Amino acid sequence: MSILRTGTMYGNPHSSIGNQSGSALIVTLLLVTVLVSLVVNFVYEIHIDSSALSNWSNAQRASFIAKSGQTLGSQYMDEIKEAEYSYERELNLPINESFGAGSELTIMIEDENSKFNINSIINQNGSTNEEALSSLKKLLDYLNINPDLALLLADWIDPDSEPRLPYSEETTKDAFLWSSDELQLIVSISPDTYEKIVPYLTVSEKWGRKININTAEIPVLVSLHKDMTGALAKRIIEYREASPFKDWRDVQNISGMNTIGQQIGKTANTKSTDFRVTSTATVNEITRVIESIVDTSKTVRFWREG
Ligand SMILES: [Ca+2]
Repeated sequence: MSILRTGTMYGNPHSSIGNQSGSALIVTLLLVTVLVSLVVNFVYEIHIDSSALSNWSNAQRASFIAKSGQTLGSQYMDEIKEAEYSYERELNLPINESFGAGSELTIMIEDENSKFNINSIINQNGSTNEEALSSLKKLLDYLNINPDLALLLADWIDPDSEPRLPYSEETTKDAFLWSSDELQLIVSISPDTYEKIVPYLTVSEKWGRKININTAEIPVLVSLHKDMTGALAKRIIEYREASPFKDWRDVQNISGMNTIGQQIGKTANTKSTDFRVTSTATVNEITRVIESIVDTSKTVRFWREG
């Protein structure tokens, strides 16, 4: 309103000098107010921009450090390759390198040969590996999960469309799995069941079913042979805690394991080849995680950044 009025006064040749300077003061004050608010907005925007830039730069640094973590993890592969046998199921790799202020890196190595390879229930030619399928049923049964889930998984993977169970061929992948995460896509597997089974399962197309008896946990050890019980599996664990197996045949030294020990050579071994490497890097509270599955020849079969 006042702007309109002063505007009218400027246009009026009879208006007084006092009125004119009063009007000029109001205009100046308005201009200053507008300028101040512009400057405040500008400073605010610069602050937002620089904070976004700093987050971006922290994220970039975290990403580079997580990648370095993967490289450091692969050094462990060299160690395992040279070793006669391996016996660590999970370990945090010690880190001697410093990545600068506000930065942190952890590297977790997990033995994938301590787990059951789901893909092994189907042969490369698409037929069923009955022995492996029975083993998976035994593993599930030990976890108090309906062993028929193994049949559902077989249908999920095998190339044919002949259901082993009602509806078990509906919306199936009909191909080998790439990652054990894919089990979450199977509607019949509840989140609870998934959480129960996933620690004991892995996915590989490369090896049939080599399980490291130095690192496998009870449900996986039970799957090694039709006559293997939970009690015998516990004996294996007690034995290896005192001295890890250098050779799978050494299980025959355990009482009650003589016959089984002679028959598990196809699936049991004592040196692992495949590992999950999880490197987690944090820079000023921004975290980046890289997960890979890599073997002792340093071939990477799976890579995920998050
Ligand atoms: Ca199928």
